[in-house]
Amino acid sequence: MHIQKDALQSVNTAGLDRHEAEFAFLADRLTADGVDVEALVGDLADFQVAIPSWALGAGGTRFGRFSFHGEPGSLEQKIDDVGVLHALTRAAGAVSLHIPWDTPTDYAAVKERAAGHGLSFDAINSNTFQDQAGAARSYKHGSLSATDEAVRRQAIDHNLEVIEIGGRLGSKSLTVWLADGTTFPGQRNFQRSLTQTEDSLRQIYAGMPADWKLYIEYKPYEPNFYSTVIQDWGTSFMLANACGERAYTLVDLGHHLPNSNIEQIVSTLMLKGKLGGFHFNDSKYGDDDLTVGSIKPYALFLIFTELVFGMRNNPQNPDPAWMIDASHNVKDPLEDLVQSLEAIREAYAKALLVDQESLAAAQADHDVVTCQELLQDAYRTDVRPLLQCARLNRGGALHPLRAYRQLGVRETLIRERGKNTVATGL
Ligand code: AFD
Ligand code: MN
Ligand code: MN
Repeated sequence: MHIQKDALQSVNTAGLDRHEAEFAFLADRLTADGVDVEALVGDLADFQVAIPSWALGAGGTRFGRFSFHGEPGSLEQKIDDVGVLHALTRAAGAVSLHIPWDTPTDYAAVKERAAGHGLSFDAINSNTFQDQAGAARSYKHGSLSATDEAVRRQAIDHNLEVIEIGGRLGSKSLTVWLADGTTFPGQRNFQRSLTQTEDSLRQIYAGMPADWKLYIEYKPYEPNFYSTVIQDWGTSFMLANACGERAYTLVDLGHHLPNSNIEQIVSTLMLKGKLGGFHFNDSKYGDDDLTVGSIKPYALFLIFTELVFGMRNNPQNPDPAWMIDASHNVKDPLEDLVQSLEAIREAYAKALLVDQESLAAAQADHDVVTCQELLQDAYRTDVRPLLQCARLNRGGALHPLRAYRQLGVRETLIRERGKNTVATGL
C-alpha cells in the first residue's frame, strides 16, 4: 500500500495551528540562545535510519510467538511496510535486508518497488546462526569460527554470496553478527575460535568490492551462554583492524552487559575511526530489543551527545550507518517502529542542542555542576516541535502515530494480506 499525499495532508490539518504556536515559542527561545534553528531542523530532517526487514512482523521469545495480523509475507510487502513508515515519518529512507530470508527473485522489480517509496538498500546481513534448508553442513557447533574446515568454508561462501546479492541491489556494506560461542566451559578453545574467526572475516573482507564496508557486530551472550567469540567492542575492534581500513565495529545498544558505559565505547571507537554501524533499541536486562528510548532515554541522549561530538570532531570516522534492530512481541511492529524513530530523532535533537563551547569551558574550569547543567538543560528541552517541523518540511505526518491510526493503515494491510501471513525474522 501507499499513503496518499492528500489523505495525509488532511489528517495533518487538525493539529497545525497548535504546532505552529509551539514551534514559534521554542524557535524564539533557541534563537535567543544563539541556536540556528533552520540549520537544526535541516540536520534533523536529514537524519535517516534504516529499518531491518526482520522487524516488520511479530517477534517472539523461546516461549512462543503471538502473530500480528497483516504481516508482510514477502520481500515486496516488507518494502511496502518500510515505505509506509517513511511516508509518515520521513525518517526511514532505507531498508536493511537479511539473507537468505530476503533473497530477491526479481531484482529489477524489487529495486523499482523500493525506489517507488524513496527507499535505498542499506547494510545487508548474512545469517550463519541458523541452518538453511538443503545446506550441506550444520552450524550447530559454529560457523565462521568452526573447527571443521568445510563448515567454515560454507559460512564464508554464504557471506560472499550475500555481498553479491547486496551489490545487485545497491547496498554498500555487509553486517556480520556471529552467534558462535560456547555454552559450557571447556567446550572449545578460545584462541583457536578467535583465530579461525579472524581468518574467515579476512577472507570475506577480501571478497568485498573496493567501495564496500564490513561491519562487525559484537554481543556478550546468547544464543550461547558461556562465551561468544566476538563478545565485546574490543574484540570487534581488533578483528576490524585485522581485516583492514574498510572494516568497522558495529554497536548494538542491547549487546552490553548491564550498566556498561556505551557512550564511552562510542567515543573511543569514533576517535579511532572505527565506529561503522549502529543498531538502536532499548533494554532493561539483556538483548531485549525493545522500543528505542522506552527504558533509558537519558542514556540514549548521552550516547547521542558522543555521536554528535564524534561526527563534528572525528573526520577519521565516516558517518555511521544508522539502523533500528528491534523485535515487537506485544505492539503493532509499525507503530513500535514509529515510536523508535521518534525517540532516535528526539535524542539526536537534544544532543545537537548541547552547548559544546560552554561545556568545554566548564570542563576546563572543573566546574562539574555547570557541566551537568549544560547537558541536562539540553536534555530537558521539549524538542518535539522541531521534529514535527522537520517532518512537515519533507511532506511527512505532523503526528505519525495518529496519522497511522486515522488512515487505517493496519486495517488496510489486513484487508490486502489477510490475517494469517507470517513474516520471516527474529
Ligand atoms: C540478532 C542479534 C543481532 C543481529 C540480528 C540480525 O542479536 O542483534 O543484529 O540478530 O542478525 O538480533
Ligand atoms: Mn543487532
Ligand atoms: Mn540483538
